Amino acid sequence: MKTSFPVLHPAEAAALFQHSQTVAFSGFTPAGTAKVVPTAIAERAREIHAKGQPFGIGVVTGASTGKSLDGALAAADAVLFRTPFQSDPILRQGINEGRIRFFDMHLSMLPQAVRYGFLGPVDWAVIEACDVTDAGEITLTSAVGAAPTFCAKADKIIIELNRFHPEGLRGFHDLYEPRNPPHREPLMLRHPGDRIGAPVIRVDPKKIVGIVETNAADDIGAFAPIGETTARIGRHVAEFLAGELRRGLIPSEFLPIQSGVGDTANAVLKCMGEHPGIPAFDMYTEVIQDAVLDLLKLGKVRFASTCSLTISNPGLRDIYGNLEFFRPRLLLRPQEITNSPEVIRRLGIIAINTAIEIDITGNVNSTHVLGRNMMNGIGGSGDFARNAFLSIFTCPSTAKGGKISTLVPMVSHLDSSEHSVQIVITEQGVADLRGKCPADRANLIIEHCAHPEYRQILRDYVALAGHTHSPQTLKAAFGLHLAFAEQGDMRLVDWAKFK
Ligand code: 0RQ
Repeated sequence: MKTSFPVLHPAEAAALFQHSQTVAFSGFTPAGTAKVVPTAIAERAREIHAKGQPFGIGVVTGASTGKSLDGALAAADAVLFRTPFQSDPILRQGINEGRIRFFDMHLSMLPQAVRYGFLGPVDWAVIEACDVTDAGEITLTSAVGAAPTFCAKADKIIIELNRFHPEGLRGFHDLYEPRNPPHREPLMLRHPGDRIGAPVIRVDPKKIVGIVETNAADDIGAFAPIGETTARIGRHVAEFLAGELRRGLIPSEFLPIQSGVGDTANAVLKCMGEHPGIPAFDMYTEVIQDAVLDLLKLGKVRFASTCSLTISNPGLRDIYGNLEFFRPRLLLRPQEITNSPEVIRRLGIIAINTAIEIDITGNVNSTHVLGRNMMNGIGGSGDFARNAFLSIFTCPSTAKGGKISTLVPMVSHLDSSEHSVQIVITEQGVADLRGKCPADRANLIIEHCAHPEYRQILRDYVALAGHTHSPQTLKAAFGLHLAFAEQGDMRLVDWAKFK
């Protein structure tokens, strides 16, 4: 739609940002992420640094972003502070070298933290839109993230009007902003498809400083073909859920599914779709990937409520070419609603997330490699795991060609505790931890999930711990991690040293 807001060149927009300001960008994963303005800010940072002056901004987003935001700004050394989640290799390096301050947050909590003022003032919101009107109505694109909160809290707004996304996306979003306590109301969602909000963000048009026009696709790569390990994990998940249905532990109409991001999550959904023992189901999740698109077309997924369409370019073109098919089947919500503990508990979500490592009593590390280096962040995994009807964590049983066992005596960092983890699944099998004491959990995890090369090593650790409520011994709890750090292979652990 034609508007009377000034149209800015990306460099003109970038010139408006001052050193040490906090900038909130739209997007959740590379989907819906502002693209040309952050790249122009990175360019401006390089020019200012070349003159020997400091320039950096605090970057707040919905979740991770793409190369044009996190990658470009981190490469230009222009990120002072970052929250709540990231997955960019250059940014990750800056965080792990201690140059960039990163605050890892539950994604459901980011919008309220911004509203409560816990993260300080927000100077700017940069929002990708497919449409904006003179009245201040903004139609978002392929994700919602925390854009409504950013628009409400920011002093000034720049719109990236991205023509790649059709104006016909109006109606795909359901935008609801809770009030702050003590005035917060219940979220009246009883079904994944219920609507409680507005199709557009409404802002005071005086806050919109200008529009930057672009036509850029989301920076989402194609998925790797499903490998044997991933396929086995997927088949175990599908078989386990079909078994639960047969036993009557999942109701016959099935329950909505949440699934994380990445190749494993994509494979799990594909396997669920192919399993004859699993009926058509709904998704209530924060991210949908290409596998869900295929299942929507097959009718195996009836409805998908999500915060973002983290879908490859051809997949997104498929949706945009068939908007009327997808309109009654897809809904985009703010992360505060997709990841709401209240709604997750009420709808009875089956949550499927991926771990970096899991210990023998069921504690999960989703974020830190060897307890020190940040991978991506907790994302939404904690929101879902803690409140789900069934909380499943998956991972391959080994990493780095077998030199690392992902099943360890004690996690080197804790994200989801044993109290929030019910089912552990690797390519080796399934450990059902419900109602089990720590010693029984250890036995199930070692015998069903650990790689055969590590089973005796883990049994020996349990023997070392002796008879106790939780089979742990502080002296040796990080023995596998130390063996990897010192000798490059966890299999070289020598428990005799810890006796
Ligand atoms: O490293 O790429 O250098 O080989 O970690 O591991 O097996 O490719 O797994 O891509 O599914 O990511 C937990 C990171 C898994 C992700 C995590 C190394 C391994 C590899 C990646 P290389 P894989 P995935 C919804 C929910 C938290 C957020 C979340 C994640 C790399 O799923 O970020 O769940 N989850 N959000 O070699 C050392 C170990 C390791 C290890 C794996 N034990 N030690 N390295 N790796 N295990 C989405 C959102 O919230 C937006």
